[in-house]
Amino acid sequence: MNNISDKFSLKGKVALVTGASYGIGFAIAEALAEAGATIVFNDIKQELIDEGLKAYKAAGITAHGYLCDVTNEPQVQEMVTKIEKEVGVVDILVNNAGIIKRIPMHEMSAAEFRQVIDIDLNAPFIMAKAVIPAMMKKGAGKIINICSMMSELGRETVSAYAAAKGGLKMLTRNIASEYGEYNIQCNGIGPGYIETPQTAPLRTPEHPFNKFIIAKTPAARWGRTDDLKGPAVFLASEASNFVNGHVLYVDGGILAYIGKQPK
Ligand code: NAP
Ligand code: GCO
Repeated sequence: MNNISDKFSLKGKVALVTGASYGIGFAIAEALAEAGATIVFNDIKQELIDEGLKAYKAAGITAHGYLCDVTNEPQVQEMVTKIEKEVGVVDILVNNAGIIKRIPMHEMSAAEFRQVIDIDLNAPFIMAKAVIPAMMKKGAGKIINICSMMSELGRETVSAYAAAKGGLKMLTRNIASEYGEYNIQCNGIGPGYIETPQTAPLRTPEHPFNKFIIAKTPAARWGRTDDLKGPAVFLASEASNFVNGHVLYVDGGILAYIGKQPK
């Protein structure tokens, strides 16, 4: 029987984190590497891959970077085949790549709505479909979908993003339901409001959203990518082999809290 620290070890595992040149994906990849995994990541621009490889090297991590648009199924299939040849079978998939468009719904074009759905929901399906056959053969696998507060809540201007992240929660539950018998666990991480480039426009000192989020968060602070590292290692490791179809919210308590009463 493994001791408890062995249960959190990722030694000998290959982890693919999408869109992980920086931001949440990079932090999660750092954590998985620290737990022993071999890191593979992709991004949509070569310069981001190059920057990401430099950043991983600076963090003492020998990562493998692949140029791939996660919405493009032939590109994804080709990338996964190359990874299996050059690095090894993907044991852990983290569907992290994502975008947001903050536009009032009545002003949003159908093309803009579709683009968000394509990257934030269709791509996790394409990525999971590409890695699951090898996981089935291996008799084990971990899929972690990066969900959101918007998997549970709506707010003005993020209709496409909320629809995608709500769908991603249910895709997570359905993959768990369909592949649990192959010892494949699929769970979500639902970050709260985290300090990354994606939320930078909301965190300017004068932006009212800044104060709003502090009032809505019991921890009374924005989340940091570091806050996501432990939950990611837990869901990527044997320690969570009987956790399936769950979205672990790492939100400082936002979803539990009505918000601080204005003074
Ligand atoms: P970010 O800073 O915008 O990084 C997103 C990454 O995904 C970037 O590297 C981006 O590359 C990449 N990407 C976008 N479209 C892609 C595509 N088609 N193919 C491959 N890579 C693509 O975002 P983040 O804040 O780190 O968020 C990462 C994930 O966490 C997203 O799914 C986001 O929805 C989710 N999330 C974020 C927060 C938060 O508060 N930050 C909270 C909850 C959930 P480019 O630079 O080329 O676009
Ligand atoms: C927004 C934010 C959020 C965060 C995150 C919260 O505009 O509301 O960007 O959507 O990115 O998803 O969990």
